[in-house]
Amino acid sequence: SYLAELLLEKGYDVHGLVRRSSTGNNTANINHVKDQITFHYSDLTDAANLESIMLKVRPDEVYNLGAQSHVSVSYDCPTYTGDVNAIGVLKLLEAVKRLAKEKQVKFYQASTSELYGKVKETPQTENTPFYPRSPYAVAKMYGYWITVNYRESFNLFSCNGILFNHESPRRGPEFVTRKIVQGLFNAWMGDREPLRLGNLDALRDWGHAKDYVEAMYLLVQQDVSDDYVISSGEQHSVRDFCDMVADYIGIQIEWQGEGLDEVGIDMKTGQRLIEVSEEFYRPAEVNTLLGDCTKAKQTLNWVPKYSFKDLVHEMCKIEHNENYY
Ligand code: G4F
Repeated sequence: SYLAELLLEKGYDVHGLVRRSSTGNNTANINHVKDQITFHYSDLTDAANLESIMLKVRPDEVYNLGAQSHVSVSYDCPTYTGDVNAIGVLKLLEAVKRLAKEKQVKFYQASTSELYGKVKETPQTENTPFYPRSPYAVAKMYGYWITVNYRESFNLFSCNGILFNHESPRRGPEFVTRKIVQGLFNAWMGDREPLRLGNLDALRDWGHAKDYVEAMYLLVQQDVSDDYVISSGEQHSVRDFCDMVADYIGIQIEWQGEGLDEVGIDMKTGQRLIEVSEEFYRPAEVNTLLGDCTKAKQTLNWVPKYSFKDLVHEMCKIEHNENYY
C-alpha cells in the first residue's frame, strides 16, 4: 500500500493484482487509494492470467511483492508457499520476458533477509552466503536466483531488494511487532489475559515500510539492474520491542524466569503481561539478522527517515488513536 501511494504521488498509472476472496475484505490497507488504482483478478500461480494481464497493461515497471509471507505458516503450507514464492516469480518473469520482446520493462523482486537464515557473517551484505531456515526462505531463495538468472540469461532488467524486516501500523497482527503493540494496548485497556509470544531473544533489524518502498523505487530507476540489501543497520530483540512499546504506554516490565518460563510483569501492578508459549516457536529459528546497506546508501542515495523509536512510536500512536478514540 505504501508503494502504491508513492507511485501515485509520482504520477504513475498504478495497476494491482488482487486475489479473489469470498468476503471481499482483504483491501483494508489500500481502501483510501482504491479509486486511483486499476485492479485485475489474478494469482501468482496462474501463468496464463499473468501473461494476459502483462500484454494488456504493458507496464513499464513490475514490482513483485506478492507472497505467502508468514514464515511460521510456511511450515503448515509448504507446497503452496513454494508455488507462490518460488514458481510464482518464474511465472511472472516469463510474462515479463514475453513483454520485453516488444518494449522495455523493469522487474523488481521482493527478496528477504530470511535468505541469510542461520547467518554466516554479521552484518549481512550482498556477498554474505545464504542459509535459508524455513520453507518460506527456501522458496524465496529460488525467487532471488531466478531473478538473477533472467537478468544474466535474457538481459532483462530484473533486480532484487534484499529487504530486512519492515514494519508499520499497517502490519498484520500475526507478525510479532503488531502483535506486541496490540497485546500491550489491550492489557493497558484492562485485558487480564497475558500476551503469549515465542522466542523473546530473536534479534531483528526492523525498519519502516514507508522508507523501504522508497528504496524499491530507487532500485528500479537505476540504468543497470543489480541486487541490494535494504536495512536499518540496527538490531533489537523481541524483548526490546516489548519494552519500547511498554515505555510508550507508561508501563515498566520486569522480566522474570528464563526460556519457556520467562514472564513479563507490570512492575507497578504485578499483572502478568507477557508469557512465553512453545506454540510460537519455529521448528528452525532465525536467531539474528543485521543488515549492512552501505551499497544502497552509496549507489542509490537512499536515506531512511524513521529511527527504530520513530517506528515503534508511530505504531503505538495509530493503535491508540484507532481503537480508543
Ligand atoms: O514478525 P515475524 O513473524 O517476522 P519474520 O519471521 O522475521 O519474517 C518477516 O520478515 C522477513 C524479513 O526478514 C520477511 F521476509 C517475512 O515475510 C516477514 O515479513 O517474527 C520475527 C521474530 C521471529 O524470530 C519470531 O520467532 O519474532 C519471533 N517471535 C516471537 N514471538 C514471534 C512471536 N513471531 C510471531 N510472528 N509471533 C510471535 O508470537
